[in-house]
Amino acid sequence: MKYISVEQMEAATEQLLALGQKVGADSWQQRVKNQTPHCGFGEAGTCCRICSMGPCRITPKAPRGICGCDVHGIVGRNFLRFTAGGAATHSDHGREICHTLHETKADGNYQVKDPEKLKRIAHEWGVETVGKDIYDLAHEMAELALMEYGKPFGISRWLSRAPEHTQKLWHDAGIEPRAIDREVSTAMHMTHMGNSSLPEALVRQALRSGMSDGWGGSMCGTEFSDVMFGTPMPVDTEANLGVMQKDMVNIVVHGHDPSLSEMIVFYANDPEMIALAKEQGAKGINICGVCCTANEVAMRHGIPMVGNFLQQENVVLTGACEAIVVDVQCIFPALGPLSKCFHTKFITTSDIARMPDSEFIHFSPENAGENAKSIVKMAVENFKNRDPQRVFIPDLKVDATVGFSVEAIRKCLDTVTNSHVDELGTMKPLVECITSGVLRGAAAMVGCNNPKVRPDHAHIELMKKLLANDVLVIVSGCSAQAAARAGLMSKEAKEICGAGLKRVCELVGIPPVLHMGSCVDISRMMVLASEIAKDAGVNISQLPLVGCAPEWMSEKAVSIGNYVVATGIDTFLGVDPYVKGSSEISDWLQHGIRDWVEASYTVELDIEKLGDKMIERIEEKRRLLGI
Ligand code: BF8
Ligand code: SF4
Repeated sequence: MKYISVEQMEAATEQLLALGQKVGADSWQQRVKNQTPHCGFGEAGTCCRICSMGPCRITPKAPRGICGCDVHGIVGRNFLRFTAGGAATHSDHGREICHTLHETKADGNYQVKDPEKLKRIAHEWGVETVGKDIYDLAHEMAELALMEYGKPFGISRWLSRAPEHTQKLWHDAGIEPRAIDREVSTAMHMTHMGNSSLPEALVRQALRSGMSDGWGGSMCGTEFSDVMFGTPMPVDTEANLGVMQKDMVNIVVHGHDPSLSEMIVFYANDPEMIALAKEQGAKGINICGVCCTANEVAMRHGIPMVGNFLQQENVVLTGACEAIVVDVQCIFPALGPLSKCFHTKFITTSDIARMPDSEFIHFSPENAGENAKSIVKMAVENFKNRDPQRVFIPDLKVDATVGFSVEAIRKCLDTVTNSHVDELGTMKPLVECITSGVLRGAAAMVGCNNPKVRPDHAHIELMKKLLANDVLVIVSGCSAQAAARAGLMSKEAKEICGAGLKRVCELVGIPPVLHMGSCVDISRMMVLASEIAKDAGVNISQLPLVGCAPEWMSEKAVSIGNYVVATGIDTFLGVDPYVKGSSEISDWLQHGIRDWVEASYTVELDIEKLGDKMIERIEEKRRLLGI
């Protein structure tokens, strides 16, 4: 199979839902019906419940809350709290990675797999590396990184990676993040009853909190994951529901933190476990991934990607999932009751994500090996409980090439020019392609699925449109999975591109949609944009580059949006961020912030128009550059 259409995916879902109904399975499709129409106040952002004099809901007859706060203050506070939730979540993930780095040992559960990257970061941070044992350096860097979360003075160390112009904009706008946790705390403090209600101040802190994520916590997560688990390089894999195997023990890893999934992957390859699987009548052990965990293990091990956010229930509905093993974030509590309709073990592992109807195996860096092994064993021993009558694995599977870290992109480009400018390569060939017009520009497609948008349709259709218009697409998160599952990450996908992009794909040997990783890895995109801008000698905001989250749903996505915009990249949303109740907040986000960061949001719910607007913006940037 070369491509898989959204219609084919939907038909498979229908079949799975029909089978689920027979065993009393609930589904998000059903729950959406129960929950709609949604509350209009919630959707407009005009309900305040941050003190118990409320909840206060703003209407023409009641234009102020009991404390006197107007609609702009209420919408702005809600937006800021939403951002803080996302920034805290990504950053706490990053913190866990730093703790894992602190646990690395030459003979331990976790090692340093990319010592050169560790040394490069150490040099960036002014840390001496000469004559130091790599594990001493890892522990020293882990401590410094953990200090980034709570240091009393100064600004994020990672900001120095941006072009000087961008750093100056951040400084002048007062949005340089200080300690990572501080920006979340400040956001919560500002939005407590009786504090800020001035739109400008709330929007400014929303950008700053977002910055503490993308140029703080997420960057710690990405960079130190690379140090421990290896910096992704292009690798072939497969995607969509058909990657589950009828004759094998299927273990699905789901969530975000690679500390867990890396260990599961390791023990699934353990000869003892494979022998055990064979004893149980299976041909072996098949690991596949859902959500951002899928992106992490696909990028580093070529583990197949079975589905994204709104596919997570489908995985269990196949009846062929022995265990769905989760860590944190984007995990449906529905998986508990759903797994009870099948033989599936729903295994939770983190104190951060405890859920009813799950088996909890507490996972930490110290006991990682032992626990991963017992999880794999539990799944393997569950194979015998599978009911073959209930197994239905849709025959949908396509090839994908993934693993385009910034380092990998540089390397690919370097192979073409053979310039070997320095050991790390250069972005210059990419800049030349854009300047000459062979490529019109690039779009970063990111974010989730949301039932408010036909799932995956917006991601896939927008990508096809961009590719046909010679716009290179870089992706992460569930958007990346949508692309992979549709077949847009295979090298053959160049056939659906415009002539220029097709040529570039042929020359460089890349697919037209580049998989840059999970959502924390959007920090990679910020580094990429910075490097391209530096190599092109322009500001990030001048690049023909746009960001887009057409199906976003989580607080994390809003935090991301804020740091992407704050980095100077115009960002297009296909779902309203609950600010339409305030003309002032909407105006700040869609226009006002441009004076601070040279970029702003566009919200467009019509996906066709959203694509047109993105391409128009790219062309406008080209005109302004005179290229
Ligand atoms: O962090 S794209 S649904 S899986 S929030 Fe979640 Fe959204 Fe998927 Fe990864 Ni990102
Ligand atoms: Fe109402 Fe003001 Fe309390 Fe919000 S803070 S619930 S607007 S009284």
